[in-house]
Amino acid sequence: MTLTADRPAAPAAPGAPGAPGVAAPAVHQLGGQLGARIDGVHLGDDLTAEQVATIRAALLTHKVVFLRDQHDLDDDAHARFAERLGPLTTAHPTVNTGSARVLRVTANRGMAANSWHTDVTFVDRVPAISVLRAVTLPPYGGTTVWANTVAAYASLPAPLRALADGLWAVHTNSYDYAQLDEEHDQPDANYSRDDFTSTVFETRHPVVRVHPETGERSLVLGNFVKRIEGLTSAESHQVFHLFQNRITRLENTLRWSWQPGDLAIWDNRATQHYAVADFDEHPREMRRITVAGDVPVSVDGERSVVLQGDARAYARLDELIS
Ligand SMILES: O=C(O)CCC(=O)C(=O)O
Ligand SMILES: [Fe+2]
Repeated sequence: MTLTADRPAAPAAPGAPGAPGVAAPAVHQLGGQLGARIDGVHLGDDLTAEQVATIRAALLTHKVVFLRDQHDLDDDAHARFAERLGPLTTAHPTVNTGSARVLRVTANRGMAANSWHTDVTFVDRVPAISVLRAVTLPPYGGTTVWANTVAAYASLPAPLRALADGLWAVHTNSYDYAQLDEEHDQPDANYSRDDFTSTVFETRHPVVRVHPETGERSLVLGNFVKRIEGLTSAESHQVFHLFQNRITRLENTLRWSWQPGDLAIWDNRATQHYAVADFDEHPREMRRITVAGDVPVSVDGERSVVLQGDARAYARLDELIS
């Protein structure tokens, strides 16, 4: 894998290049397949274009990056930073947790967070980037795990890559939660299944998409998948797990233990993640803002297709291009 240079920031006099606010960020790789911590950046309005470019380059290389000690980020500053990475989506296609841009995730034992997923794959414009901020953390547990869907594809033997290249899957927000595990209908979820599925979305995506920025191929699966097209239900399950198990191999993952002030940024076109629900009844609150993405494109140049639900108001790209 290409490594972003590991450049520890040198101490510098206030106002000089390298002083707080203008320091060259230092990127420290955390895992063999994905993950890096970026030190020496304060996410405020004085963030320079060069610093944003370094963060974006590290994100494309490492797929998920972490910034520590961003204690003064509130919702507005969080949104202003996320906007430096691209136009924002609304908070969620269906769930309203009280803000136009910010999705509050107050419990992870509800809906999809404690299952392997890529965010919001049930719409056509899957978010490009998610930016997640720790607000309240439990005294133990509550880690989050990411997996690299580009590396998972690259590690497939050639016959399986060829199989995946030709497959399409239907993704929905109304999949059969009961089939996954009983944890999914916990009453302490911050939104109910009824909210989550108040509008049903279904979109067909290629199982392999070509990343619009890196050109890398990645597997588009996760727990919003309802079925693989053209297969029986039993075959669909087997083929899904064949590829999904490659994604979630422990060697293909990176686990993050949150501290107050932490911010995680992931490339939602190249990863899946899983919020581990092992913190008993302790409060845990995270806030997520997402950057709008493109419609996925298959290795043959075919674009994802909406089957049900109109999510144009979610990823407001229509406003930008009209
Ligand atoms: O709470 C977390 O750690 C992650 C939740 C999640 O899946 C998300 O924010 O997209
Ligand atoms: Fe998520």
